[in-house]
Amino acid sequence: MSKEEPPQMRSLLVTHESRVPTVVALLATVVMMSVAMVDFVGDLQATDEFTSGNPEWNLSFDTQNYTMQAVETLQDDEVRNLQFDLSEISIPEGFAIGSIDIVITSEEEGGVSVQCDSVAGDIIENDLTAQWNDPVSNLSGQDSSCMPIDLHLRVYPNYDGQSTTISAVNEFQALQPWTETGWGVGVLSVDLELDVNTPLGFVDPISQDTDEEITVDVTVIMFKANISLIE
Ligand SMILES: [Ca+2]
Ligand SMILES: [Ca+2]
Repeated sequence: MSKEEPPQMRSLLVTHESRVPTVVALLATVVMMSVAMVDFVGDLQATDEFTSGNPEWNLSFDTQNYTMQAVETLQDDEVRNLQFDLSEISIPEGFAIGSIDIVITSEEEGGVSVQCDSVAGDIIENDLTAQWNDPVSNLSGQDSSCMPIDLHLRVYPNYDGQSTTISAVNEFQALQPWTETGWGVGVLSVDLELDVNTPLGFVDPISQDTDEEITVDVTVIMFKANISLIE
């Protein structure tokens, strides 16, 4: 008895008498789904109109800089690590660390012949809370023409210091992206490497080049976001 049950149920669905109600049920389902889809798309359009109807705000940043400097004399082939503890910075009320700029300069001096040494600088990724993988962050540089090396680390998400116009429901929403805490906590670690270049076939009688004085200037940029309604 029970063995014959499945074929019987199948035949119920496809018998001539039951085919019409099945098709009607299917059609009804398709119609209901279409109605739901149109409704959903309508909602999306309404949301879009609502968003573009938000007031426009002018976003700008007050900035304050904190600078640190290290002057180091490196020997040929030396690698030296420098550390700058960001907790030493007293951050003004309402401000946050936005980004860090580093300029590494070396200047060959003395002797009758001057050939610039090769200097490399790297910001070493560590626990410092920052945008390490942001394409704007430039962590490595190298120079052998006595030109400064510029390095950059974006600390606060999307911070570029540029004024812009944004659309938001209210002032609170407009400021929301700029009120995060916890960025710029840690120690900035910078590696310097020196490779001395002495002019070929020439022995400088006054000063044999064996070292280089390298200056590292660190500028920590702190910001405070301002919002004003565009009337
Ligand atoms: Ca040199
Ligand atoms: Ca030198």
